[in-house]
Parts: sequence; C-alpha cells; structure tokens
Amino acid sequence: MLFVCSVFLVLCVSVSQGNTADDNGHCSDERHCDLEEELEVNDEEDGEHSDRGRASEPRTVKNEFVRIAGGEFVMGTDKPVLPQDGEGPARRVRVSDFSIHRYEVSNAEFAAFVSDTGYVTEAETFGNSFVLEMLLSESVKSEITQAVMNAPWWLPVEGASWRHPEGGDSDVTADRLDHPVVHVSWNDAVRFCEWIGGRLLTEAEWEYAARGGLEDRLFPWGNSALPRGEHWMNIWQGDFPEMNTAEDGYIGTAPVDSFPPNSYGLLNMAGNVWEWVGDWWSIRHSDQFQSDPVGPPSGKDKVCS
Ligand SMILES: [Ca+2]
Ligand SMILES: [Ca+2]
Repeated sequence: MLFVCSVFLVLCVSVSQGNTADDNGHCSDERHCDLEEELEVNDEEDGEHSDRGRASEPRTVKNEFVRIAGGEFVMGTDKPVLPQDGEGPARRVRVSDFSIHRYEVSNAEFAAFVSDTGYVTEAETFGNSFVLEMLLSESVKSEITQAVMNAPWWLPVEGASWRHPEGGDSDVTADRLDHPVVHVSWNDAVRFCEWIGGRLLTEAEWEYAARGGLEDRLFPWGNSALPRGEHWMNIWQGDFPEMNTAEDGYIGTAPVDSFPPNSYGLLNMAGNVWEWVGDWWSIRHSDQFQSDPVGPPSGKDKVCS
C-alpha cells in the first residue's frame, strides 16, 4: 500500500558502496558516544550503579546491501483497497539489477550521518513535526492546540525530530539505536543516500523488492495476515486511532531486525515505518509495459511505500 507522507525514513539503492556506519555495538561516532554517556548519567541519576549501562551495551544492527537481480513483475493492482492512493492499474514493469538496504535505516546509522556531516534535518529547522497522538505524553498533548483536518490523529508537536521522536520530553536513548529513524523528510532522505554513495529507490524497484519474487500476493510472504498464527509485521491492531492493542509486540516502532525477512532477505518491507522512494506521487499510471519507470517528471508530493 502506498502513502504520501511527511515523515519517516529511507531505504537506498547503492551506486557505489561508500562509507557506512560502524554498527559493531561500540562507539563509532560522536553522537553515538553522546548517547552512551547519556545512558550512564541517567542510570546514576536514578540511583542505580552505572555498571548496568556497561553490562548492556546499546544494541545496534549492522545494515548491508542486498543485490537484487532485475526482472519483470506486475506493479500495482486492478483491485486497489483505496483507489485514491493511485495503486492502479496493474501494469507489467521491468527493473534492472539494483542493490537495497536489508533493513530500514536505524537511529544509529542516521546518527553516524549527522555526526559526519553536521546535517540538520528539515524537522529540526522547522521546529516541529507530526506525531501520532497515542504516542504522546499528557504533558506534550496539553500544549497542542491544532490538528490536521481529515487526519486528526496526527498532531503537530513542537521540538519533534529524529532526536526527539515524541517531542521535547522524549529522546533517542540507547535502547532505540536499533529502531528506524523517524521524522526524516524526503530531502533529508536524499542527503542521507548521497552520503552513503547511493540514491533513493524508484517506486518500481521498491515494490519489486518488497514482493520478494511473489506475484499477486497481499503481503511479502503470501496472502495470510497471520502466517502460522504469528504476527510477521509491525502494524496497528485494534480500533484506529483510539486503541492499539499491540498484539504484534509494539505500539510504536520495532527494532529494524524484527520479524522474518521476505524471500530476498529484506525485513519490514511491510509495516514498522513507511519508506521514501524517489518518485513524484501520481494517481494516473499507464497500463502499458514500462522499463525502469521513474514516475512523473514533476509533482507536488513524493511517494512513501
Ligand atoms: Ca504494532
Ligand atoms: Ca517498512
């Protein structure tokens, strides 16, 4: 399912594999070290011995590129759940070989990028970003006076950014280094990809990778929402947006290596967070065969998958 959205993260295709974050569980950059020190200070403030911080090192996940052999597939569908999302019509598409990150981009990886480049995200520049109401503290909620028409569950939160995912009273502490980075705009995502020597995937490449070689299936593993009775993706359970029962184990984001991979070895292609691709968004697609489509030449919004 496709969404047009203003936040979340990136997956990249490699052009040449440049420098990547050192995710061996140790300090690999200034920001990462800041986070480790923050954890130990907080432990002491809590009156607990800082050995606890040393005994459980911040967990990180080493990302890597997976080579995907190109081929043809049926992109989109003739039976869209929401026609306004622009997922139709089904059309035959060919993509060339490409590489893709195995995991969504983690906070540790994004911290390494920021530490190396001094990059300031657009959410940090604007001074706010949108957060799901359910994830906010009562204190943050009490200061919000606006909402989005047609999507009132997204609230504009002062100070929300990748460093403070639920606003000023939240932080990307050591226990979230292995979670996907959020509040990343399309422009931020493009800069991150340039830093690692890659680019955003096209929508066609992303969908081809997400399908994992399967045709005409609802999910990257098949048609069952609960294969073997288990949750294989992090989504919302319960009545949206009032009640999230978190039967999959997570109310918010999950670590980027949670849940089984698809047959290409890629994780969380469904669920967890939406991912930017390079294309301009459009609801009008040709039903003719296309080779390496890149989307419309211009537009107003970019696509999240
Ligand atoms: Ca969930
Ligand atoms: Ca995802």
